[in-house]
Amino acid sequence: MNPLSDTIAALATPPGEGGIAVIRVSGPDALNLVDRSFRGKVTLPSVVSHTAHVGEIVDGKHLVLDQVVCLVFRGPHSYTGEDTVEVSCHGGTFVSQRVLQAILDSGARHARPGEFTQRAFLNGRMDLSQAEAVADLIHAHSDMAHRASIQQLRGSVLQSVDALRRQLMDTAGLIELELDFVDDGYEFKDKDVLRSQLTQTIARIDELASTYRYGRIWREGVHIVIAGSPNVGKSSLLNALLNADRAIVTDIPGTTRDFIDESINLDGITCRLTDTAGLRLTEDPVEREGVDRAVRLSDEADIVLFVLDQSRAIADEELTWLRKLIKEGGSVRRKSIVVLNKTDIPSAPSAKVDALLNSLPHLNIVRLSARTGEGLRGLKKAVVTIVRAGMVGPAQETVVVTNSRHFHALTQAKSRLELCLDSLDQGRSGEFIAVDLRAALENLGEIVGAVTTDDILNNIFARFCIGK
Ligand SMILES: Nc1nc2c(ncn2[C@@H]2O[C@H](COP(=O)(O)OP(=O)(O)OP(=O)(O)O)[C@@H](O)[C@H]2O)c(=O)[nH]1
Ligand SMILES: [Mg+2]
Repeated sequence: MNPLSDTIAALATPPGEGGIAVIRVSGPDALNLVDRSFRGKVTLPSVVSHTAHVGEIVDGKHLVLDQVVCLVFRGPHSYTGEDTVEVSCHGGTFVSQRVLQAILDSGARHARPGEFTQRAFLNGRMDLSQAEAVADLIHAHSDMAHRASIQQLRGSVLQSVDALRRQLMDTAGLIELELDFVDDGYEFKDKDVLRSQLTQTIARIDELASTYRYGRIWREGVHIVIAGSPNVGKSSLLNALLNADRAIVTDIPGTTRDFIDESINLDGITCRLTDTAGLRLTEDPVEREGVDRAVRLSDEADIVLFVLDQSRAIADEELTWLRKLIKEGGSVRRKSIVVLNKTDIPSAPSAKVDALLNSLPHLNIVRLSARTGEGLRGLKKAVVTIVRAGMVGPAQETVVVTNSRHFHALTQAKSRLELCLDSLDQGRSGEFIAVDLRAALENLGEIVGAVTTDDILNNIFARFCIGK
């Protein structure tokens, strides 16, 4: 059956009580169908598009259910591209369900999650990347996620990918042209042109794909791992940053065994904070697993907070961990901060620590007390500075890939084009190159939905809420 031949309906506002509730109805029969339950001065099929009409909704037994306003949008000038009626009724759970039921009884089918947006895509009102941006926008919980999804909704990814596809079509044209003249042993006439076109496209794909790093941070937040020896106050720091007693704090070393993940918002930046098990060499298998995880998490983190207890002498083992975690190759990881905790109690002067810290000139060092909260603001500022400076650095107008599906499609397209280059260098026949080029074009087409499978579509729209 044609998926667009029936008329769908769903509550578009969240369930629960509110000022108004909106029931959205879309499909070829939307106007007639709502009109069966609508009593007003006009009949809906007779009105012009983009108008509002007051009336009552009645059930099958002509019982009045509510007073409503119907907004009429005629296709193709509607969100879905189809005839659409948005029925605004009073926002009670019971009354909105009754109104919806009356519309379903008149012949509408209850919409699946994301089905309105899916129809918008199928009717060419938006490409797939824009449809995905709708879901991202709804799920956005930070300035950056919001900015990224609006950018994508306005067509940033679509335009970049379309430009890439046009470039590749030109290249494909060149190859097809040559194929027409192909004879055994024929060499490409425009080998250099072809190579330079492919190289350029690969570079552009790389550029776009490399923004995914920012994109991930925009969507999921900056991942901050709190690491350090047992008992230095890592869990206390987590609690202080969250302003809540989330992690267990005791004076027994080795309290935290597994990691604890929480989210905070710093200056509009979503941060995922992870508290880890204290780093030490231990025989206890549970604790050792915790330590291994702490090291792994620190390696993957965007920012590592390495906590030291400045009130006691620092052990050699601790310095080894410190070096291990904050060094990247020969230099300091840009994204680490050494936290000297417990400034509310006297410090134990340590020449070793001073020497180490001095030897790492670009290291961020923050002194604070997780217990009193003194110095905490300095730490937050240091985090925000790191994030703003380097990691979330692309200019406002840069297109950022936030979606892992897009990223993988770009990566696949790139490897296909590298195969094309290979074939070119090996002097393989043009048909080989053409096949890989077409595959790359398909990969790019998947991003915007020029090429789709039911699996892709189902996966994408399942993320939506019903009514969107
Ligand atoms: N005076 C003082 N004590 C602190 C401070 N921060 C933490 N402590 C104390 O240090 C001890 C250890 O704190 P935790 O937060 O459990 O330390 P941890 O690093 O998570 O320890 P493990 O989970 O065992 O690795 C507790 O007794 C805390 O009360 C601080 O800023 N000042
Ligand atoms: Mg702990």
